[in-house]
Amino acid sequence: MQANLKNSLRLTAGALALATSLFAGGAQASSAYHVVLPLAKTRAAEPAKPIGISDFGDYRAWADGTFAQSCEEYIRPQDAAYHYENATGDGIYRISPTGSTPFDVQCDMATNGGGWTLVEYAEDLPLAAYWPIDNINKPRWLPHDFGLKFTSAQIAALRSVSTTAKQRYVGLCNGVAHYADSENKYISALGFRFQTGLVSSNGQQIYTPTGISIVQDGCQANGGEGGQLDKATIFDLENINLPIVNVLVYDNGDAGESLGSPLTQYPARFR
Ligand SMILES: [Ca+2]
Repeated sequence: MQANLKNSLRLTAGALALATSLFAGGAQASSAYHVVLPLAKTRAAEPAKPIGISDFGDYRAWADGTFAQSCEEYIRPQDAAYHYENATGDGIYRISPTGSTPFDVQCDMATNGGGWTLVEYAEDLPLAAYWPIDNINKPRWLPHDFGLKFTSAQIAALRSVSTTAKQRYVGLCNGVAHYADSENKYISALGFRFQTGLVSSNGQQIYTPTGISIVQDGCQANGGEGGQLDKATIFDLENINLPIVNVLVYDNGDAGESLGSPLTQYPARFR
């Protein structure tokens, strides 16, 4: 009888006012709520509280010590037992895609809905002349593939649990056309090799495979760019075969021509 009375008190606004006057007086209404709250214990057991995210020092993960498959799974978990709460936000999370050995990644949890797992480069492509001796115009891959922070197996595991990947390639230049040339032809358009081995077209205005768009074409001036960002040619790529590991360059045929890319600032992003 007592419990029923209290429940009915809890359920009506008038009863809350009564409880306020009984326990604390009108000037301290909020403390009256705290007194009433323990009545919830008389109700049927509630569902288990969802498992949130904890900060374990070097990385974040689910509070029960398990790992999501990706940053996307942390922010939008499929399993209702887990919830994106507590130690949330951008930073390093530990993931284990498709049951692989867990590894730590940078998560972007804010941009465009968040849930982006970043696949980062180990180093930039320095602004340099890559064929200083044999300086003629012809399509050539750079002498070395770009170094990545993760193994091919780790990236493959992440790819297998992702639906899209995006990357920006910022082509810094000094006299090296990256897309259109100064005569508005496209023989100098870069080719791209993806981490899976997929290779785009090169030397033409329209790319195959699709998913490559040109944001800015500063290198079209074909001289005087000085490797500056505001005079770079910038490509946006969207392809599950990312990240880019090499570019095919045509225009590198004069002494003093150089190219480079701030790769570490533009990781591939999987979601
Ligand atoms: Ca040139």
